[in-house]
Amino acid sequence: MRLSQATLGDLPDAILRPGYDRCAVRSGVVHLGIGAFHRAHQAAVFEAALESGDPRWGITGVSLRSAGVRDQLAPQDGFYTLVTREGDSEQACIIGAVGTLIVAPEDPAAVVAALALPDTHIVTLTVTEKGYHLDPATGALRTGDVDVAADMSCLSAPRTAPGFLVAGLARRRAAGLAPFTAISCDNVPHNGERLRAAVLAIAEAHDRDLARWIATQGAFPQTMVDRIVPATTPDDVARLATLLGVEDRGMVKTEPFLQWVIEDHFAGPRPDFTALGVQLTPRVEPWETAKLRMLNGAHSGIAYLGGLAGIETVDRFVALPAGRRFVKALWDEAETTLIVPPGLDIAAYREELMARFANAALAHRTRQIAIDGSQKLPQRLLATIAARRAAGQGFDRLALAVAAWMRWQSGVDESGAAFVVDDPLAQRTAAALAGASDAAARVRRLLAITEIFPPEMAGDPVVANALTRQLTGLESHGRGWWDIVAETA
Ligand code: NAI
Ligand code: CS2
Repeated sequence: MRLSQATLGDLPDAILRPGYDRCAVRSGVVHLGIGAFHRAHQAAVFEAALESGDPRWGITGVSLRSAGVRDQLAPQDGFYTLVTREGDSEQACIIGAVGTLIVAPEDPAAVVAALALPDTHIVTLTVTEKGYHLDPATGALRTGDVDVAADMSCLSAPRTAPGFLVAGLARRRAAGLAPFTAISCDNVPHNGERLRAAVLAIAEAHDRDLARWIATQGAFPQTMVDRIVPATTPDDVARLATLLGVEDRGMVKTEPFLQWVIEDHFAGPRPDFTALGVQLTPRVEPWETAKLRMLNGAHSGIAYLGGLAGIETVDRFVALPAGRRFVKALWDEAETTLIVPPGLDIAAYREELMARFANAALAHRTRQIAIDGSQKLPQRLLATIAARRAAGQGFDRLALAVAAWMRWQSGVDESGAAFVVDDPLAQRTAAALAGASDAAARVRRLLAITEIFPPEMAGDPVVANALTRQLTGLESHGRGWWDIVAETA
């Protein structure tokens, strides 16, 4: 038996479920990238909007790549369970906000049609950092990318997220409709600006008047998004089936914490976000920088140091005194580069972050966080190093985290076990490492990858020497090097 409209009434009383009339819900949101994070973060907010009595905020979920989530949710009438876990406590609630599901490669026209519907006012995106087809170091649209080039020449069947947005906006303009507000919810720095620039570049290639209309009437607010949402495992599904009495193959698990900061700039209607706990502000940047450099910077350091040392989850890493010491020392370095967001108590923020990392109920895998490092390093670690260099300050732990990423590119951990480096630039980094005789050569060759490392950083001997020292130490001592760095800092 699967979770569905037919079995909803049979669930145990303790399970929260939609109290609104689902038949009255209209799809005001199209989401591109219907993955775990959307279902645990934005969809939870839109669900609260529906529960508050505003039926405009149902979600049409789109996958631009595969049918997996559609095949999980369609047999369940779109219902799925959002499980929040903290320590020994667990809460489950059924989310009903997701209605229609579309798999773009099967039916691109259906995606464009959904984007052009009069009810569609908001498009949210979680397509991962690589889903925007941007150069990670500069944020510029990679016009040489085969799918981007295809969308720049023809939009009859878009292939990329920006391409779909342009096709949908063009259809709306032709129908005399206002644009939708496009809200990137990915961990991309200046996500709204970069999405807008990518959309305008593709629109310009087709119709300058369309591009001008998007530039003046459209809205691409910047956001900071935060909720730790590990990938669902088969054990999660089996454990929930025992609780529900039916199977939910589309469930997602997360922590109680949720934060969404959105630039207060919209092209049309939106939910009463403030009443729903979302922060609307004219300036997202301080929030974005703090989160990307403190949470995500530590996450990436944990992912590579922990992954290399065979430490499988974030909570196990911070359970180690040496692991905790590394995270705190990295935060000491990163903290000095922040513009502290208004009202944020950094000491309390750090304590809360450490508690979130220590939440063993999430079992957040270091291997998952290690994915797509080439797309994450610039905003999580390299920008922080650049800021510390500009201030004439040291950056030992930041360099250790980057050196661990460099060692990760070898595809061999400290025990000698091989693994696949899951990254769009894995071939580039493997080629850079091939034939390099020592750590200095490995650092030099990886620094030369301009999609990741800005030229001014690659040409800075202080950075190259710091990375070489850390990589040499890791290659010689493995995790024992963490303590040596701590003692000699
Ligand atoms: P997921 O793997 O569950 O979903 C990823 C989604 O992105 C899928 O729909 C996939 O089809 C799509 N996608 C992947 N590569 C793409 C490409 N090249 N073009 C178009 N679509 C593509 O991952 P999850 O957990 O939903 O995370 C997605 C993004 O959400 C992350 O990359 C990050 O930017 C953001 N995020 C995730 C958090 C988390 O803890 N999982 C927390 C905060 C932000
Ligand atoms: C993680 C993020 O997988 C990763 O790269 O660092 O998804 C992290 O869980 C979120 O940004 C937390 O808000």
